Amino acid sequence: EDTGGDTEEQTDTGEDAGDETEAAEESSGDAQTLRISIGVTDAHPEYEGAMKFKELVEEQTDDFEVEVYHSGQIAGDREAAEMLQQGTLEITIPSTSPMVNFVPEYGVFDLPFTIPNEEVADAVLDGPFGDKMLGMLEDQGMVGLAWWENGFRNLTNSSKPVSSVDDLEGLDLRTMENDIHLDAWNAMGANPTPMAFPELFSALQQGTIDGQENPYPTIDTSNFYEVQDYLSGTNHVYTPFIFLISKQIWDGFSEEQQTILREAAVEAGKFNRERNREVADESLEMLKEEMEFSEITDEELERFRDAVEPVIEDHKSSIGAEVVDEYLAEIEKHE
Ligand code: TK8
Repeated sequence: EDTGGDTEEQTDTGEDAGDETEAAEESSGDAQTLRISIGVTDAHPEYEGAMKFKELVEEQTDDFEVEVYHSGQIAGDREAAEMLQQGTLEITIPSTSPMVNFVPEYGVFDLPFTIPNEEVADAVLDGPFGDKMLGMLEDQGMVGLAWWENGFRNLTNSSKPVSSVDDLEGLDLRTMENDIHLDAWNAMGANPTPMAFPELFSALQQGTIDGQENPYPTIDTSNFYEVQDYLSGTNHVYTPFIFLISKQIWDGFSEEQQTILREAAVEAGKFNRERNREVADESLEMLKEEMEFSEITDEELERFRDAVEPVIEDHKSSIGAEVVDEYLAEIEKHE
């Protein structure tokens, strides 16, 4: 901690003219609370990342107190983003997919079978393309600080083993609130319905829907395996998590405070990715004991790809042809 002379005194409003020490200010106890809303549970690596962010911020400054709310207690992804716009919530770390409802360009991340592995995901997100995408929500009242990881999505259902496209026929599936996902599952023969994540467990439990798709850590930590018998290793799309802070609130912070928050979000994101990958392996092992696992052969995967190919073409204009091409070129560059 820097106890030395502070050369950059904060602008003084006058009422504390006699009080020069930062320590006195810090002990005044008016730390600003930053609430983080996440949809997954406190057993998920996203929660571990959020707790790491809290630790990193609070060890560097007394200006903020970070509170993490998991399991969609505050809101689902889309609603939490709306709260950020209004300034009624400080931080959320949603999947990118519901963000297409604010910025259509985010749809690039929903194009199935594009990112082949985590290394390419990191290279694309941590490079200039990722930086550009992070900045795109500012007009919508949200500041993107870092990329975290949700991960590769895999299909679960309660009615039958799925190892081919044909097996999807007539399955009622929940998707995220995203037209590309809806169209992709329709193209593959399923019957998709969009739903916010916090409603998903009970919909599966009550049998309103047959199945859903999420990365292994979520199928594990949200206990979906308790209400779903079949798991398919589809790995059909990689979903990033994006660390978002309300612009209204962000604009009120000093440059120094912004730097602390940005660096902590990036650092905690690295930790989150690392943990997510470890947990994904562990979760898959566990899930194989609890569910019937179907591997998808390369040949069959080709049929999944063929089925969704027209969806990519269809959505090119709604997402923006230029940004789609840029995204695909970035992936190719790092493959
Ligand atoms: C959590 C969501 C979620 C996502 C989904 O808030 O909705 O299926 O994968 O895990 O971001």
